[in-house]
Amino acid sequence: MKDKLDQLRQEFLQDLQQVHNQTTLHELELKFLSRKGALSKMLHSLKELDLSARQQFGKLANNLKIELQNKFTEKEATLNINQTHSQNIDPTLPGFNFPQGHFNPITLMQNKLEDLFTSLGFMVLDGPELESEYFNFTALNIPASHPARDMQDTFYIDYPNEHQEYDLLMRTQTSPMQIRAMQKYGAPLRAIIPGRCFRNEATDSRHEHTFYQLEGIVIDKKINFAHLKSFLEIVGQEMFGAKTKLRMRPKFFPFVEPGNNGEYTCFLCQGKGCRVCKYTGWLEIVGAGLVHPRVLEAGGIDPKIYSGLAFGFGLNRLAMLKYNIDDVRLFNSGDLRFLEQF
Ligand code: FA5
Repeated sequence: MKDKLDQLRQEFLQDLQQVHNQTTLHELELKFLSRKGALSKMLHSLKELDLSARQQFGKLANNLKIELQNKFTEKEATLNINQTHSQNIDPTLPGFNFPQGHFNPITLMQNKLEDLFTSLGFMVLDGPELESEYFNFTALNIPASHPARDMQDTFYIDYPNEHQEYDLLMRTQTSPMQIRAMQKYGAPLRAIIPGRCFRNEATDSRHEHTFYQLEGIVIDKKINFAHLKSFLEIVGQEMFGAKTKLRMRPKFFPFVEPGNNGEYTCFLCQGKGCRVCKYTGWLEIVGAGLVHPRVLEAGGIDPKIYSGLAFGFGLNRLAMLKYNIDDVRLFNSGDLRFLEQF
């Protein structure tokens, strides 16, 4: 039996030397290692031996099986490597570029404004998107029954608290951070707070349910409206060039007095009037004003000593202006054809 095993081994090794391609490799497999191959036949024939011979030669036969399998696998791997090198790879072909990610236009605007405001001595803060009614409305001089709450309908969280003012909602604006910043840092204060806001909107080309704002607050002695105007002008000119005009029109926000809407010349029609600006020539980008004394008090600051200014830019609208985007809904569309343009 031992001679038969040795002979099988010799034959296999001789044939293996003749294997130079997949066809001869397959023939070798059929001849020796397949179900009907020589090795299987040999293993079957062990059944005819008596117990002690079966034990003795069974072990030898199994070792031989492992050896032949290993040699076969090695040969197969060598052939695959050679074949890949010789047939599948053409080293003269040009390579290909891996797709590269980049910033969303809103992030680009946020980064520009952060650079601008930090150069003017502002801190950059972050605040919670899930807010309490207290910070989002009450502390901003919008009590529970005030109609100004209707102007900013949002998504309320069904998690009742003992006190209604601590009920939770998705913040409608970054303004709650005015209070949190004043409470934490006191006066004097210069901070901006970029972040995501949410409103229950009937969406159109200028209104989204999820959008970004960038809040700014300055608290110091003798802060006045001229300071506010100059900050808004700096932003317009820095972002859109020296020719960009700012228009400030009175607007009621319960947390500022006086309050105004800051509008910049429409990018699409250069002020002539078009669909995007609703034929006014102006795009409403920022709400602003001088901080209301009650809001200063809610922030723990004495309104007899300090005054303040605050503004809230719509980052989506700023990006629309900067990059000629005519529909705010594109930002959340996840459409690569849109995103890859920036
Ligand atoms: C506010 O949200 C005030 N918190 C702004 C403010 C801050 C006023 C500090 C005074 C002092 P308003 O609702 O107008 O205001 O929103 C401010 C800006 O956010 C708008 O000018 C607009 O650019 C953007 N914005 C508001 N709603 C949406 C919306 N649904 N989709 C896209 N952008 C929006």
